[in-house]
Amino acid sequence: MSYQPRSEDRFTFGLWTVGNIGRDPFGGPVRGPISPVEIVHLLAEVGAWGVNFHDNDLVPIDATPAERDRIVADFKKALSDTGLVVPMATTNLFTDAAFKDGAFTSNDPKVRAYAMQKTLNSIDLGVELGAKVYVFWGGREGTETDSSKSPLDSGKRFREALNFFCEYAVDQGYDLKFALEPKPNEPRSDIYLPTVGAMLGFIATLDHPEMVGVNPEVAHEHMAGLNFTHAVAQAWDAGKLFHIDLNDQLFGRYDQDFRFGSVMLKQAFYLVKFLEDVGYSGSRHFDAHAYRTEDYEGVKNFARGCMRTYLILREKAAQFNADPEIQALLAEINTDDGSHHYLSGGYSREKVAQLKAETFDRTALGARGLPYEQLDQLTVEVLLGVR
Ligand code: GCO
Ligand code: MN
Ligand code: MN
Repeated sequence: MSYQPRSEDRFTFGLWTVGNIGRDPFGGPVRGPISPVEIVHLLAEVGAWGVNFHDNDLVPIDATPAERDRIVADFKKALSDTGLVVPMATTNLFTDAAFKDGAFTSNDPKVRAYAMQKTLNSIDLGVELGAKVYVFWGGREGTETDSSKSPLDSGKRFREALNFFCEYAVDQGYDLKFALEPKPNEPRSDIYLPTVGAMLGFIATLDHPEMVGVNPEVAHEHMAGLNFTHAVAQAWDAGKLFHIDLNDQLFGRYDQDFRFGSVMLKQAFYLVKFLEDVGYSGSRHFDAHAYRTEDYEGVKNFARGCMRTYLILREKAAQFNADPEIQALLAEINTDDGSHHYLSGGYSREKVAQLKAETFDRTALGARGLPYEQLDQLTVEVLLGVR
């Protein structure tokens, strides 16, 4: 197996990921900036399928209309020269000082209006370049002190903005879905709607819930100490897994954005297995960046590593599914003599009567051993390559 990425794998990177110049709160850039056109060529060289961007990754916030047109034309040429596509776009609502207290949830109505105008223009730009998914990450939609903002007003403001954008997309005839990306903290002390579950609850309150799903990110659930695969499963079950941000991250740390699968390999395995088993067919987007130690050769190694690890884990998932010993254990765990099938398929008074009349051997139920130790060890051995 060569683990070469193919277009059907739908591997994408953001301009901001491989283009990351390695700035952190304690130090300046360690890599010189490269242009969007150069990034497209870099991504083509490593075998990615697509490239995503924030409006200002491509067009600087202070560009003139003429500069914008030239930049977009150059970018389109790079896309057609390389065959890369733009499946997703988003708005930068966090870098500029105007957004220091949030965008749609800012207390200042002018900031909220500017954020909406910027987003409308950015949606137009994304659609012009082919995006079918539009991501909202509310980077600064939060607080340091809860004396500053009412969480109820913030929720209403965020809802109103999203309802407005949904109507805009309908009105323009855009073939576009929205994906909300939760994150618990960083850069704000607390960010509203911090988890996938919170976002799913919020989506149900929108005017067009069918147009809005989630963009879960490994690192964001891990920062909150949560099981990412469980969150993804809930989103999938709700028909809301519109996009996914893959990277890696230890629990309890700052926002690390490491190469996919580089830290919590077992969690990455269960995630890939889940996505492959259910047949997720959206973008597999790597929202990560290379270590600050790297030059652009290291950045290419980083990007190749994200995709290669995904493909290796996909092969491991297939191996797990085909392993007779593992499958025998799963069959044993899921033994079912059919005697309680009557309980599924809905409620009835007859079922209540039948259930109440049953006797259960509680001691025997509790005494049954479950071979999870063996199952987990076999899984580890699949991952370690000794099976
Ligand atoms: C982060 C976020 C962002 C978003 C991006 C696209 O932690 O900084 O993950 O990278 O994904 O803004 O919406
Ligand atoms: Mn992130
Ligand atoms: Mn992200």
